[in-house]
Amino acid sequence: MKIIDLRSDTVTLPTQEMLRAIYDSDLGDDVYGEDPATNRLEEMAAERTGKEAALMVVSGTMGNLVSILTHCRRGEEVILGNKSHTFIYEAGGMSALGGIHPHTVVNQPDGTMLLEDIQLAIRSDNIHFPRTRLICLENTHNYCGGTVLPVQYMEETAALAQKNSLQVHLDGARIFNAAVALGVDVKELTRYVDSVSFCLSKGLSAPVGSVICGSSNFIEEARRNRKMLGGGMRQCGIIAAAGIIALEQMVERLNEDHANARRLAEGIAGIPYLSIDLDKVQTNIVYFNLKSEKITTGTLVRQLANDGIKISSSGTTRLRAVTHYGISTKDIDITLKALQKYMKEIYKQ
Ligand code: TLP
Repeated sequence: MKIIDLRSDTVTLPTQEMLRAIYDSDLGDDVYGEDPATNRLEEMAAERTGKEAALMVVSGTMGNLVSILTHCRRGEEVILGNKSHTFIYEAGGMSALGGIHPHTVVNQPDGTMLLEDIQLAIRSDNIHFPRTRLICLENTHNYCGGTVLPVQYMEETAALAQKNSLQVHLDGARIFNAAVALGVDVKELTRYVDSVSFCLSKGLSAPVGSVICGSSNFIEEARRNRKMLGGGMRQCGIIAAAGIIALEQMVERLNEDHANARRLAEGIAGIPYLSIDLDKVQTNIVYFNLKSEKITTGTLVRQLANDGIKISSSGTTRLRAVTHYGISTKDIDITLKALQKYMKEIYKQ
């Protein structure tokens, strides 16, 4: 039985081309700056995002942490969304390891923060307050449904930051999904931020890795912070080789994942006792709700798992399914059939 794993795009496996590139990769010690594939990947990533330099890191979490540690000193403050991945799911790294203070602003349902809320969160010069240093954005916004922050919003936030002498970091774990959904070059989204970290190991299917991009000075300092965290890798060309293929071959096809997510969402909209906000399904993430007193999300997740279909429960009524390279249109139709069958069975009893 084929497992249809819709829990996340992090479950993607490397393609044949990636495995071949890993096998063929020339290797060196990256702490000496001598790993050819890593150097090439970093050059490519910088070029793609329109930045001077780049640094490969182990994960999206490390990408955000290293970036924040590089922007801020102890006691300084970061403004970020209350539903951002960095605030909710990164183990409080900025406080635990950097003594950096998170100042949350409400994320709107579309993943943005209101500019007036950001403005209100910026501290005035007063000895009672921490100093505001950084604004963090997330595009696409995971918790808000894989929603896309438009180019104009990125521009307006950057203007606000500049007016207040602040830096902007973008958690662009899925920035290529955002660019593809908007039909723009990724540079149109990254040009407004001082640093961006994006993931190779989500929709782009590489087995490991993320990349931070920014100015040469920023990346030099980030390299030191990565080393401090124990993230200086040696023959990491085996990771970078797959990352190069990810950038070369896996970006354009993200449209297929978006189309499959749309198909899944529209199917769910027609199933009794499930509800979904179709406007929020803009990329490869599909959140939907169970409107039933008879079963819990946990029960539904377990029932689907019996049929080899994996989705995640995200709270008492909310469920998440994420499309990716390992999911075909046929898999979506099988999933919809299974959902329909379970919901019917439950309400027959
Ligand atoms: N997100 C994971 C889980 O941690 C929730 C997922 O399955 O979606 N930024 C964003 C926006 C993310 O969604 C994630 C991972 C990260 C950062 C962290 O990336 P990793 O897992 O590589 O540390």
